[in-house]
Amino acid sequence: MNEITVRAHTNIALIKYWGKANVPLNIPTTSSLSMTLDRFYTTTSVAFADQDQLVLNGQTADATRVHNFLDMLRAKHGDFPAVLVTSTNHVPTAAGLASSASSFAALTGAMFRLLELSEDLTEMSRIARRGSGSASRSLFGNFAVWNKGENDASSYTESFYDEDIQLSMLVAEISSAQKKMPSTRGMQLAQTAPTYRSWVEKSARQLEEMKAAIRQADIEKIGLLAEDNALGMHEQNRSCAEPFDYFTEDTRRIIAFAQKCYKSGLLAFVTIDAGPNVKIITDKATEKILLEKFRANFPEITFDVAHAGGGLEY
Ligand code: 2P0
Repeated sequence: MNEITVRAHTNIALIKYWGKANVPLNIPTTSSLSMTLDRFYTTTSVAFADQDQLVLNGQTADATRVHNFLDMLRAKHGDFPAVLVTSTNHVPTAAGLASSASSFAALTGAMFRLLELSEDLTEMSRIARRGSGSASRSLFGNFAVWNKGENDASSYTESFYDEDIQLSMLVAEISSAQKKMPSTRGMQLAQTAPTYRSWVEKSARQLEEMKAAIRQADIEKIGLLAEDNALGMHEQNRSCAEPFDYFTEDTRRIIAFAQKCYKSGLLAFVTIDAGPNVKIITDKATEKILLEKFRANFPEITFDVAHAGGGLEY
């Protein structure tokens, strides 16, 4: 039986996706820019079967989201038989790294090969986007930009800068607790914040500044922009119609410590996604000293280190 196996890596947005202009199509309110991580990935195998099924980390799992994704693919690229999807996440669940990005990117890559579709990354990114917005960015290694667009055709992701720029990310594993607010709902609420429109406008300016900073490999500029963009995103959550907050006491302690390190002359900036966990942005020259400082100050927290890399691997 023909079985296709693909690996896709997680990504962290330096300019965030936090809002939908169109929910069923996953058209975002902002363009986003991410770094794909070398360390963490999902491996997915697909083969034709009797019914759409999902085996996740060795156990049969609810296949609703996968089934809906396959039906969307059937509607767009022609009918095909049921599929058995076998997926394993090599992502620390406690680190708040979204496995939906690497999962739907790997599934997209695997399905395109199983169906012998033309492996055009632009079209693949449109398909991956429908599974999970951030998955469109995990098709690419290093740095990718998801252009928000205004419809299915124009909302796609492309490689932005496919080289290592000495950026390091320390990933703090603060909490493995189930997140309280799913991202889709969180985004919809954030969009009711009085300052949401101005965050979106600022984000468009920051995207251009971020692109320039990456081209110049200016880690300090990258870190300052990423931190401001992420903290701004979380401000929307706190000031929306039904306020909520992903931060915990540990989140705030780590942010404060990173800011103290920066004031003392070290490159240390934070970015935070839809959970309490913090990723600390630094460069390869600083990563070891920063890691020692964080481990000494937060002995109860596990820190991993990741660099840019990834992209689909068959
Ligand atoms: C991002 N996040 O840009 C943002 C920042 C979390 C915070 O993309 O609803 O799982 O499946 O499109 O991609 C997480 O949301 O959301 C996310 P859906 P997704 O990485």
